[in-house]
Amino acid sequence: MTNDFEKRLAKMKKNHEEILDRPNTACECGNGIITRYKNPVLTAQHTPLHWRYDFNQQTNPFFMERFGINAVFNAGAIKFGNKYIMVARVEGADRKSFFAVAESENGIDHFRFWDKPIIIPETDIPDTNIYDMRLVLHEDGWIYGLFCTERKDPAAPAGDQSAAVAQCGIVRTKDLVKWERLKDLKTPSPQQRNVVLHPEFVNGKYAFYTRPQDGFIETGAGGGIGFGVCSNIEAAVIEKEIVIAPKQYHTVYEYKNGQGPAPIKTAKGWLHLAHGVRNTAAGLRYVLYMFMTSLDDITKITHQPGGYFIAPEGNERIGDVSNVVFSNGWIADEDGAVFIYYASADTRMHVATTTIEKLLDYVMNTPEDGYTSFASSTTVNSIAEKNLSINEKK
Ligand code: M1P
Repeated sequence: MTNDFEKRLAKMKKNHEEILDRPNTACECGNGIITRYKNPVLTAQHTPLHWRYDFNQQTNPFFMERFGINAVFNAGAIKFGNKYIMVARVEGADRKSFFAVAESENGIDHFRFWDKPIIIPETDIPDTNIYDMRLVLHEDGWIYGLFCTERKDPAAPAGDQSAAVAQCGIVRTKDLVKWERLKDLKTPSPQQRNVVLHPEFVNGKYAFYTRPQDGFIETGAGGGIGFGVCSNIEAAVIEKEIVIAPKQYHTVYEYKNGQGPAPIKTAKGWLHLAHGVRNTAAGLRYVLYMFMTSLDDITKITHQPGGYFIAPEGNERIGDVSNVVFSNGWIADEDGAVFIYYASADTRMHVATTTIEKLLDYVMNTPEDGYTSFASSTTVNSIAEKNLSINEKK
C-alpha cells in the first residue's frame, strides 16, 4: 500500500512537471497579423497537484483527487516585475470559478501557478460565482481587477434555478497578493458583464467600458459596448452610459459584443480588442475583433477592420463551450511586442504574438465591413485588380 501511494505520487509529479516544462513553438503559416503557438499556455492540468490532491497518506490512502479542476480560461494579463502574469479563471468540477495567478518569464510557455489561488473578499451580498477579471494598471497607481460577480436572481421563481444577476465586482492591489474589495459598480443597467476600466483618467474621472442591457441606455438603442464615467472608484456609480460600439446586423458582433482587455495606447489611437457573438444553427459563435478609438475622444471609433481578428481554429473549436474564443488579457511590451492571451471553448488558454506596428497596420489598412455582399465582392475585386496589374507589369 505504501509503495503504491508513493509510486503514484511520484508518477503524477513527473507527469505534471512534463506539462509545465513543455516548450511552445510558433506555428509558421499564419496570416501575417498574429503568430499562433502549438500548445495552450494554461490548462486544468497546469494547476498544482497540491490544490487537487491530499498528499497525506493517512487521510488519502488511495491518493485520490479531492478537488477536481474542470477548466482554466478567460485570464486577465499584466506585466509585473518583468514577469508575464495571467490571473486566470479557474473553474472547479463544482462549476464555481475563482482566480489564480500564473507567471512566465517569456510569455509564451512555462507558465506556473503561484502556490495558492487568490481569495477575493466578499461584499455584504456574497458572490455565487466570480469570473473573467480584467487587470489594469491605472494612472492612480493601483492595479485594478474588474470581474463579473453572479448571484442567483432573487426574483426568479422557485422552479428557475438558473436565472442570475450579473454585476461588475472591483478589487485593487499593489502586489497581486493582497486584494482589496471595493463596492460593486452601479450602473443604470440591471445586468453587467465585460466591464473594463480605462487606464487613464478622462476629464479627471474614472472611465469604464460596460455592456449595458437593451433598454437601459440613452443612445445607441440596441446595445453594444458602452461607456461611462464616475468620480469615486471606491463606491463607483455610473449615472449615464452611452454605446460606443453597437451590435450590427449581419456582422460577427450581430448578437452581442463585449470589450476584451483594457485598450492599448499608441501614437495613432487606442487599440481595442473585443469579442463578437453571432448565433448559428450550432449555437453561439464567439470571435475576437478589433477597433481603434481616437486619442482626443476615446468614445469615437476611428478605424474598424471588417470581420474577425481571431476565430477558433482546429482543437480550439472543441471544449466545454465549443466554437468560442474569448480574450480579456493582453500585454504590450516596451519594445512593441504584444502578447494576446485568449481562451478557447471556455476550456484552456492560448497565446498569440504580434507587434503594435502590425496591429496598427491591421486596424488602419484592413477594409471595413461594407455590410453587404455587393460591398464585400467589390472590395475583393479592387484588391485582385491591383495585384493583377502588378503581375502584368512584371
Ligand atoms: O461562453 C462564452 C462566454 O460567455 C459569456 O460572455 P458574454 O457575457 O460576453 O456572452 C461569459 O460567461 C464568458 O465567461 C464566456 O467565456
